[in-house]
Amino acid sequence: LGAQLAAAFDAAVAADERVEPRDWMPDEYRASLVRQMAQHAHSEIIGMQPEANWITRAPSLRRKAILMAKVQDEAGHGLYLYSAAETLGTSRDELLDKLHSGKQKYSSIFNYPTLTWADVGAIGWLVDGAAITNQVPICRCSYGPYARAMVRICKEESFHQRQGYELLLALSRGTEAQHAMAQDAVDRWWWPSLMMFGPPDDESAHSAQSMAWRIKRHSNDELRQRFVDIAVPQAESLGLTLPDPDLKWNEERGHHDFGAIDWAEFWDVLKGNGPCNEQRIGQRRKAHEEGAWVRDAAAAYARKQTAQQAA
Ligand code: FAQ
Repeated sequence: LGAQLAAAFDAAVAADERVEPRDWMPDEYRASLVRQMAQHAHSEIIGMQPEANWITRAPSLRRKAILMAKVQDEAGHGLYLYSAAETLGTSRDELLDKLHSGKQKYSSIFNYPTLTWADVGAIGWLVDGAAITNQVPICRCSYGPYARAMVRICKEESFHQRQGYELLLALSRGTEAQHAMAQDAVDRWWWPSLMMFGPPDDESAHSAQSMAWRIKRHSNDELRQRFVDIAVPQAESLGLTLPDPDLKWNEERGHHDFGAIDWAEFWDVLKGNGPCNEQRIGQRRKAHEEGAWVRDAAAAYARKQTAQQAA
């Protein structure tokens, strides 16, 4: 029976059918999805911190309203993704414990500081831009709940990307000091954004299996290249430069060549040694502890409702 189920699963994936929560699936498929979806959810939640840092200092009411909406969207994405992960038989508490104890990761990008207001623009343009490039193919992921969650998330990320671009454009066309601030932010966020796509293909432990299972549709390097090709003309329209002297169009390949990524920095950030790792996880643990009373109250209320319905 086991072999029959496995053959049916393989055939369904090969035929591009969606795997649903009640369907049989290999344990390793389930575990790999929980790993990726949990990391994705944690990234959305930790990713609120760098930009939230600027809500109180946004330069106008309009910018503040937009930024608050964006940060709230990220919270929503985290919650959809935790719910989607729960359909695989794990609980949100368990996932949060693993985040807080460092057993599960979140994206390297959120361990960099937001030093100026222009960083909010650079995050929207580059970080959300990279996130969309990576996530649009996940709308076709073989696991139904993850694929469906990604549809709405990608629409919201597109709005985030545009607001970042528009913010940077305003700064780039502003005073000399504003232009310099925009350029400095792009200089600091460019390389970490390229690292968001994960290690090079020959060092990507999970890619081959995840692509065979159609969790991933493209390799890390393919998506990174796609992002570079999209970003170059956008930088030109912004009147900003990308901090890579080796960046140039390669007619033969039909893509931009770009310089070497500092992978030692990437692995170091993953080990916990980025500029803000401690601050980010410390803030997250504190928020969780301080929110304990809300969870307790909600659970007590739910118990009361259930008891009343039973009576
Ligand atoms: N940071 O074998 P691979 C967002 C880990 S959403 C940290 O290539 P895989 C929205 C990887 O987990 C951003 N760790 O792994 C937003 C694995 O470690 P493990 C998040 C990384 O899974 C915007 C090891 O390295 N998006 O930003 C990173 O096949 C603005 C080997 O790597 C997603 O999570 C990294 N950058 O490919 C929010 C998208 N890269 O698990 C707020 C979904 C790799 O064995 C503000 N995820 N690692 O311990 C994916 O597409 C994939 O998981 C990849 C990695 C492409 C990230």
